[in-house]
Amino acid sequence: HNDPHYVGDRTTMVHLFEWKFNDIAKECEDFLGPMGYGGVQVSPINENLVIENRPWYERYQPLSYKIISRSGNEAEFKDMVKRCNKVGVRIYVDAVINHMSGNAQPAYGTGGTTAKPDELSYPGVPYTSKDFNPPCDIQNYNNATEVRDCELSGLHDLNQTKTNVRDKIIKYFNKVIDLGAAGFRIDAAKHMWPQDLKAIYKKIKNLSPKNGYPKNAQCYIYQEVIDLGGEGVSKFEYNDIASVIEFQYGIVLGNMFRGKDNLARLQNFDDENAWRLIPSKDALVMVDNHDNQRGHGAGGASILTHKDPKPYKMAVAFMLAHPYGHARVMSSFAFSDPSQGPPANSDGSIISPEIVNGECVNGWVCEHRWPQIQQMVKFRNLVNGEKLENWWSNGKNQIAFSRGGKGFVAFNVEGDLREKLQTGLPAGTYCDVITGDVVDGKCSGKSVQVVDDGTATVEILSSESEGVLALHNQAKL
Ligand code: LAG
Repeated sequence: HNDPHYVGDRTTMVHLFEWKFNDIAKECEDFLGPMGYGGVQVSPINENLVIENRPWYERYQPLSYKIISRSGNEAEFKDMVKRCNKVGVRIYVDAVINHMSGNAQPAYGTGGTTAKPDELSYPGVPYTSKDFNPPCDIQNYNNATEVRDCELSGLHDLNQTKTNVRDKIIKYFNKVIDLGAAGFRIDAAKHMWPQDLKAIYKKIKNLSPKNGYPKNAQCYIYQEVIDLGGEGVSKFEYNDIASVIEFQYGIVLGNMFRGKDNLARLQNFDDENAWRLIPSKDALVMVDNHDNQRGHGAGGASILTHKDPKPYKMAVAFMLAHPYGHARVMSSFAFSDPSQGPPANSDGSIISPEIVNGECVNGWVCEHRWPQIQQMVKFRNLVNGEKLENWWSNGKNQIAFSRGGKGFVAFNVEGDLREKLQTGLPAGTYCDVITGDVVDGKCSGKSVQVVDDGTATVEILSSESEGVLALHNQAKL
């Protein structure tokens, strides 16, 4: 379960947080497909508890496994998957299977289903009190049993050891596979027993060649296991059964590009043992996610988000230039209150992103469309499989490296960088794809001359609006 089954040379997925299916389908056709994105993670698609003022987190409180939410219904989901697959973009579903909702009275869902959470009664699935662990609050994260069997934030905790619970989850997963999706993010995986998850994964159908997947292909599964060390549950209990989201990664990059750590230390960032990282092939990496960009989950003040554009773009560029892990780009809506849901009308329906000159303008941030980020997605596709070479640092906060002879990046977090560096590239004039591109046979941003021995004088001044420079063989004059 560690192959995302991207089409062709694609390498990167984007989380279109809270986007509607119809808008995602259009985004696949207009932008993601043509620009070389490999996939989209969609917000939870199953029926959830409706909460007053519609916070984003209501979607993490399931009432049933019917496909109906503020993102759309089953027919719209199906149409989106088909249209995205057609342009080479896979769909991954955020799967909330650890728990159902917290208490609410009355409790009604996005599809009109009702429940009695305080009695552990969810007729929309159906689940009864027999399907749940007896309620208790998770308090001690050193106690693995408590983390798995008690409730996370008062969310009623399903007992995945029970056959009925397994069967309901498997049925839901298989339906999503039948609709053409390529895989799942497993929400709160840390709060479930690995052996229960393994038993569930075993019964998930293979992806179908009818939906354009290879024969005997298992779906991609990436599990949310927040492990920063020192707790009762370890991420290494999970990476044998499927992929794992590597939460340490975004914390390291956040500290680095905020100037709180020494960038030169990244020289061995592909040494998983040295950094206590999940093996690269099993790791899903990100700079930020929908939780830690607003102070939920783990990471706190280390995490960089769209709210700090210069260091954020540098961190995302590093992630996309560096070979470690499977990369996921975050695409957000703007917020001031951490509970605030996506842009919505007074009836609660989500407002579609409005795109003007390639940018989202009406409350959606659309980091995935920022030119610097979209260029680096293209860079990652181009250098896929090339070795990290020609590492350079000034011993402090300026670094550079190449990916084989196809691409080169340099980063400057401190002072002015003005240096003759080995780029690994063939001689020629290259356009920096961070500040511009090749336009009418010229560079619209910075340009760099690589001479016969592969060296070039690289300049990134602290006064510049971008702290990263990227060259590749498709942006050569
Ligand atoms: C996750 N990973 O393990 C999600 O990434 C994260 O977004 C989910 O929490 C969490 N697991 C449960 O699926 C989010 C919010 C919570 C929120 C929860 C349920 O971070 O703050 O809890 O979704 O909506 C909310 C309130 C709590 C309350 C709870 C139950 O914030 O105070 O106890 O609802 O009513």
